[in-house]
Amino acid sequence: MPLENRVIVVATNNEHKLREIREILIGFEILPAKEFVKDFKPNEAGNSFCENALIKARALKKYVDYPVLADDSGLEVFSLNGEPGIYSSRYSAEGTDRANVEKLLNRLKGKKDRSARFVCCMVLIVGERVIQKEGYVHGRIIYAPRGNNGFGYDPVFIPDGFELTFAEMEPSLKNKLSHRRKALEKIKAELEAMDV
Ligand code: ITT
Repeated sequence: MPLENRVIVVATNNEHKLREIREILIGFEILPAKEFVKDFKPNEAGNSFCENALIKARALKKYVDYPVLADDSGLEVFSLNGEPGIYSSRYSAEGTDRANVEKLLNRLKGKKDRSARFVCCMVLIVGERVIQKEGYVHGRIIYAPRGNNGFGYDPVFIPDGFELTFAEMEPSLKNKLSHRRKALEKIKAELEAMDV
C-alpha cells in the first residue's frame, strides 16, 4: 500500500502533540485515540519515558488494527537530578502547565546550573513489530515565562543556539528542533523502509 494511504493512530489526548506529529509525518493520516476508545487514559506507571510510551501504545493496540504510535515526553533539569522527568505533566499538585512551570522556577531558585533537556520516547507498533526511538533537545531554563505558543514548559525553555523560548518561536521552528521531531524522524525512516 502506498505510504500516503496509511493510517496511524496516536495514543495521546494532547492536541499539541497531535498537531506536531501531523506536521512531521506528512503523507500519513494521523488519527487520535479518542476516535477508537472513549476516555483513553492508560495508567502510566512505568519508570522511564520508554516504559510509559510502551504502556500507552500497547493499551491502544488492543482496540485498533492500524499501526499505533505513542509518545511519552518530558523535561529533565540537570541540577534537579532529572526532575520533573516522567512526572512532567503532573509535577505540581494542580497539574496545569502554569502551576508546573511555577513549581519548576521555585525549585531552581539559587541554582547556578539551569541546563535542561526535553526527552521524547516514541513507540510504534505495526502488527507484531515494536519500534522504539528516542529524541533529545538540550537547552536552559530561564527565570520567567516568555511567549504564548506551544505548551507545557515551552515558555521557560530556550534551546541551545537560540535566544527565543520554544513558546516565542514560530511553531514550525520549534517543530524542526524538538525532541519529538528527532524521535519521529527515526520512526519515519523505519516506516518508510517497511513493507506493510
Ligand atoms: P498524553 O499522555 O496524552 O500523550 P501528556 O501531556 O500527559 O499527554 P506526557 O505524559 O508525555 O503527555 O507528559 C508530557 C509532559 O511533558 C507535558 O504535559 C509537558 O508538561 C511536558 N512536555 C513534553 N513535551 C513538551 C514540549 O514539546 N514542550 C513543552 N513541554 C513538554
